[in-house]
Amino acid sequence: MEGLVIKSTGSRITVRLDDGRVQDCRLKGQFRIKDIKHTNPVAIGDRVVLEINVQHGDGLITKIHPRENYIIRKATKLSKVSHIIAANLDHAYLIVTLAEPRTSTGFIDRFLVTAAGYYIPASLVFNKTDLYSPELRRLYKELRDIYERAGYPCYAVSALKGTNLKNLKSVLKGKINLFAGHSGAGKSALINAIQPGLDIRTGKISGVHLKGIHTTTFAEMHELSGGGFIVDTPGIREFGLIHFEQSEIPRCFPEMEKFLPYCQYKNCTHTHEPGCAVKNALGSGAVSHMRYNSYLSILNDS
Ligand SMILES: Nc1nc2c(ncn2[C@@H]2O[C@H](COP(=O)(O)OP(=O)(O)O)[C@@H](O)[C@H]2O)c(=O)[nH]1
Ligand SMILES: [Mg+2]
Ligand SMILES: [Zn+2]
Repeated sequence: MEGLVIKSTGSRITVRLDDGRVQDCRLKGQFRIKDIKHTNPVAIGDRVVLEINVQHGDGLITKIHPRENYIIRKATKLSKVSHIIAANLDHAYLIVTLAEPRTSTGFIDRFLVTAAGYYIPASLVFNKTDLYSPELRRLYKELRDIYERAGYPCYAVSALKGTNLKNLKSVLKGKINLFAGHSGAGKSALINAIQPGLDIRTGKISGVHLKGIHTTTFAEMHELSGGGFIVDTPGIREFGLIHFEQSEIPRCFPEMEKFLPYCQYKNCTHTHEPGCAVKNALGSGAVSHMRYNSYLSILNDS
């Protein structure tokens, strides 16, 4: 029998069988011994093979299919052991707010680079549009223009009012979707609006609660009635803890990527070199100054 891991909190694993039934499972002992790099050998999003004991009704996971991708969290940057947050993600959505609180473009760009580093396509969801003043609406249009030109689809929604959810709902269908964003951006409220009936806790209390037990909370997977899943991550900080080689960063800026073959020097860092195709494209609309500055700052930090 085969299925999808939808919950994995330490020793308890829940698998959604392909016929829709849900099965509590254990993991065959061999996986714990073989996998020394990860604190959890099986993660939500994993596709697994299992056997069900006819007497007890217990499930035993006997095989984990190879992962298309996965995102990890490390206790510290230097830790050798990591925790797999989720696997086999089809798409990552960053829930962004321009008010209450404001998500910085530096943060957005770091997220997008990290998603690219994990080979996960990404989009931006601007939430809380019900709070936008004319000035914030102008800011949104400016940002949407920059990010859509760079190759990232943008959605503007209000989880609170339930507005403009149609397009977002349709792209989520049938996929495993990651929702990330600062605490308070409205991830849980948005999932509730997309899939009524889930009744996920929202608001200040859960925010404070999550900060305290940040490292011990697990990502949760919510099934959509039209098919597909949303993975709600408790915090975003861990998402940034991937280590990049400097030479890998340019390919994580899709709008820069197409210029890379035309730089005069093969090992161009796109900072100071003559004949740099990326710098030549700066300000032409193809590569925005804002995104290029984020590139410099990420390069500097890695
Ligand atoms: N005005 C407004 N408030 C929202 C919206 N979405 C969420 N909120 C509020 O923002 C706060 C944080 O929401 P929550 O879903 O818990 O954020 P999370 O930490 O990202 O899961 C709550 O008080 C929500 O009621 C929205 O579209 N408009
Ligand atoms: Mg939440
Ligand atoms: Zn260059």
